[in-house]
Parts: sequence; C-alpha cells; structure tokens
Amino acid sequence: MKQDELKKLVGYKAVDWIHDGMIVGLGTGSTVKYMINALARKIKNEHLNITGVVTSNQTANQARLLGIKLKSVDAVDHIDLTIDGADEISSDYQGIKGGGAALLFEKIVATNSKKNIWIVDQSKLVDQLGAFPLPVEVIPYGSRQLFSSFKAKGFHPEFRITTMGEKRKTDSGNFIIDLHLGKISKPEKMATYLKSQVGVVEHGLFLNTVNTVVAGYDDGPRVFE
Ligand code: ABF
Repeated sequence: MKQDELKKLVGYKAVDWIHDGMIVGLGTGSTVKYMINALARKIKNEHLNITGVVTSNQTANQARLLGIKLKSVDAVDHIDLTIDGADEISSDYQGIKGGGAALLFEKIVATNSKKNIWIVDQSKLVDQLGAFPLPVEVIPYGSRQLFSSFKAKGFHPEFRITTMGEKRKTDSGNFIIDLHLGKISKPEKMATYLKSQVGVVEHGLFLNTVNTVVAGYDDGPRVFE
C-alpha cells in the first residue's frame, strides 16, 4: 500500500479508542487529519458527546470546519486520550515529533493526557532515533547564538524555513532549529542537555510518553502496547 493509504488505515482505526463523553487531544499532521475526519463521522453517526483539545492552528481549523466541539487545554480538568502522529518511534517506544512544527503544544497536551496513542505508517518505526532531524523550538531572541553553539557541538543545525526562504514561525511565534544528528544513542542525555540551554523552549524528543502505537502495514493496522 502507498504511504498515504497506510496513514488513512491507522487514522480510521484510531477512533476505535474514542468513546462517548471523552475529552480527546487532537494531534497534528497528515495521519491525524484522517483520524479527525473519521472522528467527525463517528460523532455524527453515533451522536457522541466529544470535546477536542487541539495541538495546532492547523488542527483547530480542520476540527472546527467539521463541527467538532473544542476547548482550550486550560479549559478542561483532564484529557482522557490524545491521538497524535510521530516522525520516528524507536524499538523502545521513544519518539521524535515536531516535523509539523507543533511539538510544543503537542507535548503540553500529551503531558496532560491520561493516555497517548501515536498513529504512524510503518516507515516511522526505527531501531534507534536520529535519522529524522530533531526539532528544537527556540525563542527568536538569541537564536543565532544557540544555532552557533549547536554547530560547535557538531549537531549540524538548520533553521526550519518556509517556502519563501524565511525562518518558519511556530504557532507561538518561535523558531525551529532542526538538529541533523544521524543517530541519538542517549536520548535522555540529549533531552536534558537541550532543556538546559537558555532560549530553548522545547524539543522533539518525546520520551516515556506513548502508551499505544498503531502502525500501518500492508496487511492492516498493528497495535503495540
Ligand atoms: C505530528 O505528527 C508531528 O509531531 C509529526 O511531525 C507529525 C507526523 O506527521 P505525519 O502524520 O504527517 O507523517 O505529531
């Protein structure tokens, strides 16, 4: 199956975990778009009372267009379940996220969720993290200094840029620096280092976060828990 078909497969499967009355974190990315479409259909067909909590303007726009009730992460007292995509998932279920530049709000919503499900096509499953560039969200002021320090450490940094060649801004107005690390042998150590750097807001290492992975294979969706 093509990658897009695999994304659709797991996006549709993921709504099996959503039940009436739930407060559901809605992730960001092309795989999640399929899940949100399926969720809107399920809400309508089964007359469900579902409240969505979004992780990006992109997701908010799609969910609103589909008539899904939304609340801010600060307007709910808990999130039952968050369903999101990922860029890489290692064999010990650690993740890299942020390819969609939404990692900060994704991590806030994931951190405040009772359960996290990641939906991916099988190409995202890797032995070790790092082939996918690690996104780091930084505030603009001092970002060139951070860039230089990452370069000096051999992290091969690149500012995320738009198709117009300008520095991409996140929903919070920050910049993303992608680190081309190749392999991340000690994700915990890398996460601790990045969070210690003044000006770093958040990074795309999602460690000890996911509870269930739904991966799309040619013979169907596979659930790993
Ligand atoms: C989002 O899902 C991002 O963190 C990640 O980049 C993206 C994966 O995108 P896609 O589903 O489009 O491959 O959570």
